[in-house]
Amino acid sequence: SLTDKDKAAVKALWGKISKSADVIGTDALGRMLIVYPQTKTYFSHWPDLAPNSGSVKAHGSKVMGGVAQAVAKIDDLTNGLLELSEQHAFKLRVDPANFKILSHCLLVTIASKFPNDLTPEAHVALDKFLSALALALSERYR
Ligand code: ZNH
Repeated sequence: SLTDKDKAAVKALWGKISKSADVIGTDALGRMLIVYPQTKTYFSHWPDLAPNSGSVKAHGSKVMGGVAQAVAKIDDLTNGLLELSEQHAFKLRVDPANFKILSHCLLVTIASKFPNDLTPEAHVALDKFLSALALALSERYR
């Protein structure tokens, strides 16, 4: 689980990249839909699933709102994300395996857009944080 050092590293990294949250969300979501096309099934009600479409941009910033919430609740991710987990489990019915896929896409996007900020130490902390985030989102599926 996340050590105090990991939490500090995640917060420091987030401080550097959060002003670009919308761009990160759009890029990561666009990548997910192309690299893992099975994820498109959840968004079949959108008029356009192309990486730069309005739907992908709008949803990219929404998802990053959830990530921002997770950074704010980093000391208790399970409770902090309970409502979002509930939504994904019962209303949206997203297979939780997909949380790991989006986490991976977020890591790749951040690595490619912020190579200097994603030091090996920041990389380790971000990877652990994204795993904890995916686990917290899976909480209500049990
Ligand atoms: Zn999700 C939605 C977050 C992942 C699918 N999301 C959503 C929202 C949010 C989120 C915030 C909004 C809500 C409201 O509105 O209320 N997600 C999130 C996060 C994550 C996620 C943070 C991780 C990181 N999701 C995900 C995945 C998927 C999804 C992976 C699949 C694949 N979501 C979804 C859907 C929705 C959502 C489908 C709805 C949208 C519409 O409808 O448009």
